Amino acid sequence: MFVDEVRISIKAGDGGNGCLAFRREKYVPRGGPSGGDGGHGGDVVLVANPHHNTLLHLRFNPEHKGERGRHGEGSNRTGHDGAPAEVEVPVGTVVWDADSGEKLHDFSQPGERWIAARGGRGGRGNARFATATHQAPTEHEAGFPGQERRLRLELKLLADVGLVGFPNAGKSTLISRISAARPKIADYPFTTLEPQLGVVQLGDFRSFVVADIPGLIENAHLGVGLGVQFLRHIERTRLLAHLVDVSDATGRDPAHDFDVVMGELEAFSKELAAKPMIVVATKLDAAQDPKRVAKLRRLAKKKGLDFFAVSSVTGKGLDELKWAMAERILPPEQPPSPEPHRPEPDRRDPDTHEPPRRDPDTGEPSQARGISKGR
Ligand SMILES: Nc1nc2c(ncn2[C@@H]2O[C@H](COP(=O)(O)OP(=O)(O)OP(=O)(O)O)[C@@H](O)[C@H]2O)c(=O)[nH]1
Ligand SMILES: [Mg+2]
Repeated sequence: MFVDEVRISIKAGDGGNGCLAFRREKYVPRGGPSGGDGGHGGDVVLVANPHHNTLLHLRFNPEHKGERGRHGEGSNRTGHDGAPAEVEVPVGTVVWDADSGEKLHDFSQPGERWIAARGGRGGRGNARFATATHQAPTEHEAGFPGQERRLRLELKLLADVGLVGFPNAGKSTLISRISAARPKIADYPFTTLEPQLGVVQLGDFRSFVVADIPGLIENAHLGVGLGVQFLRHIERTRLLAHLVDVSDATGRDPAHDFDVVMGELEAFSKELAAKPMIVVATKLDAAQDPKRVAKLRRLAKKKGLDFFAVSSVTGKGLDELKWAMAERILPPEQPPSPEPHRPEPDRRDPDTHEPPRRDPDTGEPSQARGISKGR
């Protein structure tokens, strides 16, 4: 199950109480105050773990508490600090305050840590209140309560390129051809029910991530079909690839499909619709009528968008598309830096200024000279 939104409640540990005690020992009259401080409560820390892809593990485990600090004790013993509670979240999680609606944090790096609730401070023991004129204090503090919060976690997948288009446009087939992802593919609409990510490899070191999301249909922003809820996963991509099925089987006009999807993107968010976009005509092998492709090409040109035509079945245009995506999102590859020039070391004899003697076996300059030999 793909879970991209959960609510959790967290409570950091309370601080331990400060202690009220006096040193009582044989032969030590008026031993003085000796109550130790309470320990601090444990924080609740959210940690981004790249091994999690959904928030499912938090859906049935929505409460997290830091350990409380132990109370202070006599003989000036401070209480133990409470252990922090760590809550693992996937990279790409955005944290909101569930009550105020305020955005609190955004996890973008693996291993990133954020203290979501701070543990309470331990109370001071009576030893801390002693002064020159107040030598037997009985004041001592209770521990302070740990912070308590309700959070809403929202997962936004971190992908570089987002695929958008009608159901059946060939989004999943494309991602299965250019990456190692193996999504479900079938010739009925809404095959893909949850977002899928695929890593596209270019050479040995360069790669980018493509997100395949469920298809959009007219009035998706009103909840028709699967709605536009999945669009939030491509809000952070740097490039949208708008896939339009140009095969004759659809019975629709590709230019109309394009406009419908653009309308839905705009209804969801203006920023999303304004993202850099390329237009990709799919199923080229099944397009008998070249006019359909040409019309879409003209429309793309009119809107100032780059146009590609591919077939995931024959593989036509896929390589070109892959590199076109990379070009738009990856920094340009650095040319290999030329070898720095190193002058030849001077191997001449410093006394006689003669060239070095050569080893008769290897032809290499011989290092051993005179008495230094064998040292
Ligand atoms: N002839 C041909 N058929 C294709 C091509 N690409 C995809 N198809 C077929 O089109 C159908 C739909 O493909 P999908 O990849 O599942 O489409 P989708 O856009 O992911 O659809 P949803 O997940 O429903 O949104 C499948 O039957 C594919 O086999 C292509 O390049 N040529
Ligand atoms: Mg699909």
